[in-house]
This record gives sequence, C-alpha cells and structure tokens, in this order.
Amino acid sequence: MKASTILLLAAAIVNAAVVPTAPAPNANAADKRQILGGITSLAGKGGKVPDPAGASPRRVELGSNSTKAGLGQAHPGQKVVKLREGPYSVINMNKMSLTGEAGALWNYPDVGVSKPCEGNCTIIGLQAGLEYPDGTNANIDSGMWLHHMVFLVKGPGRVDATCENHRGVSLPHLDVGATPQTSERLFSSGNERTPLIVPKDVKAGYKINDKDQFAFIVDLMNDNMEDKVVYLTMTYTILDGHPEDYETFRPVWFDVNQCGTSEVPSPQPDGAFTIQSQPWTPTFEGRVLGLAGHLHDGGTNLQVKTQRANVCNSTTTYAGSPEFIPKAGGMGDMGGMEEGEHSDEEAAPAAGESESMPGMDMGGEEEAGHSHGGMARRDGGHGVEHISNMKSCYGMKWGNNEVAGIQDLKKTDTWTIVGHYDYNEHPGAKHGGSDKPANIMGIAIMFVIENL
Ligand SMILES: [Cu+2]
Repeated sequence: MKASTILLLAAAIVNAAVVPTAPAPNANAADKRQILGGITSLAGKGGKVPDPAGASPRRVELGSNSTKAGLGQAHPGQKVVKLREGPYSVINMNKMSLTGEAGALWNYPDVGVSKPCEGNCTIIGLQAGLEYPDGTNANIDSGMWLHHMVFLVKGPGRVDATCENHRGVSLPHLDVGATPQTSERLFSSGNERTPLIVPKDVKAGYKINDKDQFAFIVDLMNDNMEDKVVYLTMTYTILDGHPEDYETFRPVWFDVNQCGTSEVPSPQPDGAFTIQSQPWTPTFEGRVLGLAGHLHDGGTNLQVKTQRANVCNSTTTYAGSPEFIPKAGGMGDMGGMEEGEHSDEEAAPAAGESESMPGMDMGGEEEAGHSHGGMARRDGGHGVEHISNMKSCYGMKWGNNEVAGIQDLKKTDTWTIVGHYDYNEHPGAKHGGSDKPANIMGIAIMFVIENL
C-alpha cells in the first residue's frame, strides 16, 4: 500500500465533500472511503469499469486439480473455480492519481466481490492473479503489477485476530466499510501471487457462510504509456458445504504497521536494517497450518518468532521467472528458466532455488505476498530485480517446504516479526522517481487450525 500521508490526504478530500450524520465513527469514515472510490472513478482516475466487449467469462470452472502448486494435493471432492473481479481501469504512467501516484490505482475498495459458492462451502486453496480482458496473464513483462490486494471477509462471527483489540480506527477494515470486530483479513497477495494450499493430509478449511460478504482492497500499477483495463482474479479451491471431518482455520495477520496501511518509511537509504512488529499475544489456541512473509524489494528475509523459538525464516527470491522481469530490462541470464506461465498456475516455484520442488514449492499457506515493485519502473527495469517469491513454512512436513519451528499457538506466547532489508544486496524501490527510498512493508500471514 502507499503512504499513510496519502490516506490522510484522501480523507481530507472526502471530508470536504460529504459528511453524512452517522452514528458510528467507523461507519462514517468507511462511507468516506467508499466515497473516495467514487470520486476516483468520477475524476477519470481509474477504478471499476464495465466488462469490455468480448471479455472472457467472469467465472471459470477449472479442473479439480488444476493449480500447479496443488499437484498431488487434491482433496476428495474439491473444485477449482477462478473468479475474475473488476475489471479495473489503471491510469498510465503519465497520469497522476488523486493521491499523487503516477500510473497507479491506489488502494481501491471493492465491496462488490463475488463468492465461489452460494450458501455454504469450505475454502482449501486461494491464489490471486491479474489478467487482461481476454484472459491473458498481466505481469511485469507487460508492465502491469498486482501491487497489492487484501481480501477481507465480513460477516457474523468474523473477528480479526490481530486487530480485534486495536484501539482506534483500523484502516484496512475501515476501507471496506467494516471494523476488526465485524470482519477479518483472510488473505493478501502481491505480484508474486503465492497461493494458499491446504495439504491433502490436513483436514481443515475456511468455512464460508451465506451471510459472509467478500471485499477487496485493490492496488495496481501500470508501467505503460496507455491506460489499461485488468481483472483481478481469485482462484478458489473449495469443497461443497462444511464437511464434518474438516476443522476450521483462522488467519493471523502480522504487520510492522498493524491495523494501518502496512507501510512504513524506509529507515535508511542504503545498507542493511530491520523493521519489527509490536508483540502479539494470541487470544485463542490452535495448531499452525502454515505461514509466509512479505517484504518489498530490498528485503532478504522475514523472521517470525515467539519467546520459545524461531517459527519461520521466510526468504526472498528475486526474478525467479521471466514474467517478473521487465521486457525493457533484457533477459539477462535467465536462460533455462521456464516459460512465463499463466496466472492460475503461478505458484511461482523458485526456479534455481535448490530447496524448491518445481511445481510444488510455496504451495503454501498464504503468503502475505505482493512484491510492490514500487518505482522501479522509473528506470525501465534495467538491471533491477524484483521479488518473485517468498518462502513458506508449515506446521507439518509437506513437499520440500520448511517445517515451522513451533507447531502450536498458546495464549502464553508472544509473537513478533522482524523484516530484514539490505539495499546493498538488492536495490529497493525509489519514491516517485526521486533518490529517496519508497515506503516498505513487513508482513506475515499465518493460518491456525483452531482448538475448539
Ligand atoms: Cu507490500
């Protein structure tokens, strides 16, 4: 996400526009954010637009085991459905958004997101993607970035584990007209598009009810000289109903700027440094299904730890496949890498990483992911490598993935994440074409099978 200062600016714009008399401060502010989305569209700054003529269908039923990352991970009876949301118009590099970003659709709230089923179903896999209207993949090699998306679920009983007790306004929830007491952040993705997969030997899922509502915060970037229309895709692996033998998992979102925009200023322009979250004490107990970190360019690894042990060291991979490399930048030494793949199978196996099992690695649990390339586009991508993958850890042995250092969640624990950056090793993004470093992130999402 972009800077909090921008949010303040946005809020100021909206304040000046309409302030309905509202009983709840949060709801009121949420209305304002919705209004901002409307203003963005009205001002010709991009946003949700009608389906272009000839666009591919919005709902695509895929084979029951069609996601590459899920090979060998099929649960009996599973279905794979890709839903195409939006579409969203993203302004070109020569235009500035209301919030001062060139070539960007900034944190656009979409509360009209479709669901993979009517009534009850159980999610056992998720993956975000970005597509052009004809269904082809949109990525860095054609100048489009899934800079960031946050997937929130609003509904009875939905409570955000790590923002529930946050004092004050929680921005991501506010953005979609909710609060941490009425909704939770289920998933997030950036351009690396890492999937959440429940290993086949684990009987657990995220159980959707008919009263649940889905909402996205969508942040896209366009390096091209013309406006682009793209669909944000979400590929769901689901089971019908709520199978009795499946337990329930809950998302736990760790963040160095918890309940905020997730962004923090880069503490220094070069060299190595760390950013760290506030400690979190669990409000429930359970077993770790899996977790992964998210950093921006310049990041080397993200540690998740408790006072008992290190839980996960989520390391970055840069430019792991050609679609993550700007065309203008040349192909460098990418010989031998696999062809660019379609978004629905972009498990982003870390080609060249010895611990990766091609086609399966990173199947992971969620991956807080999205590698905001930031302003790397300013230099046309020459010589700049972007994060294409972050390593996941699991509560159990699965494929070639790391096993988490702790397999249980206790109310007596204190959880912290530490993001490690080294700009000497990997250049970071610059702010708006200047020499100043862009804001950065440190996030991890963990899925926990709740003890009931
Ligand atoms: Cu990010």
